[in-house]
Parts: sequence; C-alpha cells; structure tokens
Amino acid sequence: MQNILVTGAAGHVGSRLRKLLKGTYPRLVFSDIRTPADLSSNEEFLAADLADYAQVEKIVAGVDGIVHLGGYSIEGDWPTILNANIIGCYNLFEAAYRTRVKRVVLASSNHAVGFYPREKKIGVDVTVRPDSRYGVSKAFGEALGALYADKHGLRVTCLRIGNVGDAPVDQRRLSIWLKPEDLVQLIRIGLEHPDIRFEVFYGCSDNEAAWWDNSNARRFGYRPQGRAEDFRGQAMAAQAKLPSDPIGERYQGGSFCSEEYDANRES
Ligand code: 15L
Repeated sequence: MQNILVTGAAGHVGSRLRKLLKGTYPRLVFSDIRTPADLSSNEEFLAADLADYAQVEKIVAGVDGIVHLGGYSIEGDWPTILNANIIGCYNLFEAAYRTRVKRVVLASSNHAVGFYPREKKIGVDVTVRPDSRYGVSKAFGEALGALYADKHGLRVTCLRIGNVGDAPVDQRRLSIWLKPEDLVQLIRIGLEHPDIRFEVFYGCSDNEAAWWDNSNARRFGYRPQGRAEDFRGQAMAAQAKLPSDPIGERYQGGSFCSEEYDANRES
C-alpha cells in the first residue's frame, strides 16, 4: 500500500486520523467536500462532492487503498442521507472498481445494528437492525462492499464504529468506546492484512461492558489498547446529568432509536 486516500478528512474522526496516520504510508491524500480548517501545508488535499461521480473518480484515480469516512455522520433527512451516504458510497465503490483500487476500509457504524437490545451480545453474523436512515445507509454500504468484494475481488473491510473520542462520555459509550489509536490499528489491518477479502469488524476498544463479540477482528491480530472501564467514574457522572430516555436506554443505538420512535402508536 503506497497511496492511500482518506475521505471525510474534515470531519470529527477524519481530523484525528490525519494526524495519527502521518508517516504510516508513503502518500496520503485527504478529501472532503470542504477544506479542513486546520489543513497544514504538507498535507495533500483534494476537494470532492461524493454525490458527483466524476469528482469521485478524480480523487480515487491512482490510489491503492481508500479509507472511506466521508458522508453524513449522524441521522439526517432522506435527501441528505440519500446523496451523501447512499449515492456517495455507491460512487466511491464504483470508482474504486473502475480505477482498480485494491482495498477499501469502510466506516460503517454501530447504528447499522442499533436496534439490538443492550442485554444481547452480538457478533458480525447477525441480521442488520438499523436504528435510523443513517443506520440504513451504513447497512447499505456494508452490502455494497460485499458485492464489490465477491463480484469484483475488491478487498473490503467494514468497521462498525462505536464512538471515537479521548474517553467514553456516558454509560452507553462505556460499551462502545473506540480509542483513536485502536481505530488506526483496525484501519491498518484492513489496508494491509494479506487474508482480507470481505470482513466486518466492530470498532470498539477493550471494553469490559461491550455488547459486541469482536473475535473476528482479534482473529486478524487486533489488540485494542483502550479500556473504557478506566473512565467509568467520569462517564457515569456525565450520565447522571442526562435526561432519561427509556427507549434509548433499552437499545444499543441509544438516542438514534428513540428519535422519531412511535412503534407503540394506536393505528
Ligand atoms: C455514529 O455512527 C456517529 O457518527 C457518531 O456521531 C456517534 O453518534 C456514534 O455513532 C455513537 O453511536 O455514539
């Protein structure tokens, strides 16, 4: 892997990755629809709107691997999700295939499976249970990744990312926290491990309260360093200040599940 493209480089996760990936690959190209405010002069940046195929093909051409973080990263209205995440993700995979990119690491999300109850431990073999239009778009991305891997031989790794940050910020995040350096480890497995064809990993650190069985990632050598339990005191103190959310607290996806929730409505 010589040339790596990172989309979504101006976002919350992308901005951290730009710093953490420095020096890992000979050439790193960053892209987003807007220029990152803190872009430095030694970073290579190409602006592109993922919903425009021609623009996507331009940024993808000539790279060996792609870390696809681009798109809309929370729940949004249908036109937003459709353009940024569904059409954008399709354009990305199609351009990767046509320009002979070898590998794609896709930022999927825990929200592809957010409607699993918290007491159920899930692996990567479960049916998707999206908790939002955003979650549906991530499930779509995983399905698209499988198609391009199985039909065209692209090597694809989907990371069902929990919550990336310096520390878990509430009780839910004690289960799904992902230390940024652990995300880098997962990305590097996706870009470099010789046995990757199509894989799904959970993007979480070594969390005692995890809801996910991440043995598939461990099989590829993932050894997370972050431990959410080290931050339990501060996470629970923050949790105590949050309003109660009975539906959100029942499911893994939290407030993504309770937002717009009316499954009990009278017909
Ligand atoms: C995500 O997928 C979002 O991108 C992020 O903003 C958080 O909401 C995270 O999930 C989470 O579930 O905490």
